[in-house]
Amino acid sequence: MENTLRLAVQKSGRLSEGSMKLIKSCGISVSNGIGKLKAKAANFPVEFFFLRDDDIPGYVADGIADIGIVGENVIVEKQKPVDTAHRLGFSKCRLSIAIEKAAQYNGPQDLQGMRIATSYPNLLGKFLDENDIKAEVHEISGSVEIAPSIGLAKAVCDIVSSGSTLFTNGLKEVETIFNSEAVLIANKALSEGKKKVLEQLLFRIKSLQQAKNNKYILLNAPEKNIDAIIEQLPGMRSPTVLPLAQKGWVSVHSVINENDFWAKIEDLKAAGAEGILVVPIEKMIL
Ligand code: PRT
Ligand code: ZN
Repeated sequence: MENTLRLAVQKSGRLSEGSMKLIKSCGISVSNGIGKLKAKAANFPVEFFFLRDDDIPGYVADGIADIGIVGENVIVEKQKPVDTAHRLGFSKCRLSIAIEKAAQYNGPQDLQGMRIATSYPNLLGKFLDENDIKAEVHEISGSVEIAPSIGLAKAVCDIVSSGSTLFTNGLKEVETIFNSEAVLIANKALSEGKKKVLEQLLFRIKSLQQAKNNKYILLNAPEKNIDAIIEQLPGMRSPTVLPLAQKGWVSVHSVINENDFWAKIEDLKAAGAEGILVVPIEKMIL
């Protein structure tokens, strides 16, 4: 029991679905009923705390929770002492500066002396310092995009994903100052027992991520060309080669990185490969 990891996840918002989907894909079952603040997993030593995302770095830094899933933008902004254990690849977004559509922009110097509304004063302040710009940072906690239209600020610095919020508010993105995605954070002083459980969880997460980037490939090829085929498909250790019922032909099974597939397909075909199947992999352990 004492090694049960207390995991802080966002109660409801843009991180919630991705966080719970990841946990479930790791084979961990939990029922997170609406309104629940805590839940225990049935088959893995983890207990969930459902919180506002802004509170997660502090809870993990203070050891109220052991680990948490939160946007990297929030971690960097809050400057709490936590370890980033792993990048999770979902809830991707960027923190950008935007100004009115009609305004001229030739570079960061154009922000000199401007009033900029944001919920990210630290990240924005760092960007301004690095570019030697003196601007007035006006911190607000929400609805940042309406600041220029109500005369509160000339520019905004806010999270952007599709860009449609900026567009519908008559703004244009002029600088991206930070790229973010969901990350798994951990308390800096986890006990050895909890570290072991975290390693098990990370092992499962990494197996899923590996699997996502790779595909299982099956093809038929003339046996005489097998060397050329194997050269294209080194696989995990080496590909599986099985004889077909038709003499002189073999079936080759291997694993291929999704990004390499289209680059290699011409060479495979040139080596006589046919009947090529590419199928998703659910989990992959190297
Ligand atoms: O209630 P709680 O405090 O927990 O949630 P919240 O409202 O503070 O956060 P939430 O759920 O909006 O976002 C949680 C995290 O999701 C953020 O910290 C980011 O890491 C990530 N994320 C990904 C986003 C977006 N995409 C996003 N599009 N966070 C916010 N937005 C907002 C943005 O602020 C702007 O209002 O969406 C609008 C822009 O979206 P587009 O698609 O129009 O560009
Ligand atoms: Zn929040």
